[in-house]
Formats: sequence, structure tokens, C-alpha cells
Amino acid sequence: MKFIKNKTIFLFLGIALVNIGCSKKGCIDTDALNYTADAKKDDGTCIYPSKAIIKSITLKNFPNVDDFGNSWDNTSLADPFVSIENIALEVLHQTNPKIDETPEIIWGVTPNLIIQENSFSTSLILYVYDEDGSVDDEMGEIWISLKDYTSSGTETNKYPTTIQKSAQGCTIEIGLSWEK
Ligand SMILES: [Ca+2]
Ligand SMILES: [Ca+2]
Repeated sequence: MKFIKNKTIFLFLGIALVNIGCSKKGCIDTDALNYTADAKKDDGTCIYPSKAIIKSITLKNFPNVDDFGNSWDNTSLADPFVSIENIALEVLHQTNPKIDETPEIIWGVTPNLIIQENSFSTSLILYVYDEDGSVDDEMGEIWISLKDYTSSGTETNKYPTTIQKSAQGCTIEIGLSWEK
């Protein structure tokens, strides 16, 4: 019994020493991906992302009618899809339309859309359309600049895994990961 007690004490001592050793050094920059809350001294291991990967798009809300009070789809419920474009209006990703839908609509982005660091300051424009046989009706557009969510950005939530934004009655949430 005494033997076990001693062993336990040594085990606790060991864990305590390891904890003291680890808590001193780490990444102390709260803007870094690997910020370590209990680190006291920076050891130069901070990691800042070089890319953001968009993994999902959720259309949480969209208006039922257009500016004229007409429903998007004259014969049935709306058939929304989302097109992510850059400032040059190049289509980076376009979801499939979801037929006869009401919010909330979730798309997985396949393949995952990679935005490199040098494009963080470029706006992403998320256009929401109602699919139509001839002309796609624009339901709304939402602008996102990933730079706002980086260490030098204006947003308080740095490197979030979800970004939600609204405009023109549309609310979109993108799911993303920031990687080295
Ligand atoms: Ca339609
Ligand atoms: Ca429809």
C-alpha cells in the first residue's frame, strides 16, 4: 500500500514538473494559429496561415420575393445556388442549385476551395441566384474579405472557422479552416 502511495506521489511530481516545463515556452501571439494560453515566453514557434480553405456554404436565409414583390420562381419555390467570385468576377466556385427550397440550405464545397494568403485582401463576392431556365435572378450578394479576419484585420474574431454575413435579406455562413 505504501509502495503504491509513493509511486502515485512520484507520478504527480512528474506531471507537475512536465507542466512547469511546458507552460513557460510556446507561442504567445494571440493572433497565431497555435497560440498557447499558458505560455509565458515566446519560443518562435508561432504559425500564421498561408491559406484559407472554404469547406462549406450555408445559405441561412433569403428573401421570398424580389424588389417588385414577385416570387423568385413563378411556378414553385425558389431554386437557389451560390456563386463565389473574385473582384474580377471570375467564378471560383459555384454550388449546384437546390430545387424548391426554403432556408436553411447547406452545400459542401467540393473540392475545397483554397484561398492563398496573397488573395486574402481580395474580396470574395458570394452571389445568390435563383436558377431559371434562361436568366438567373439575383437574390443577393455578400462581400467577404478574409484579410479582415487575419492578425492585421479589423474583425475581433481572428481566423474563425465560420464567418456569417448578411446583405439584401440573404444570410450566408461559410465554414473554413486556416492552414499553414
Ligand atoms: Ca427557379
Ligand atoms: Ca422551383
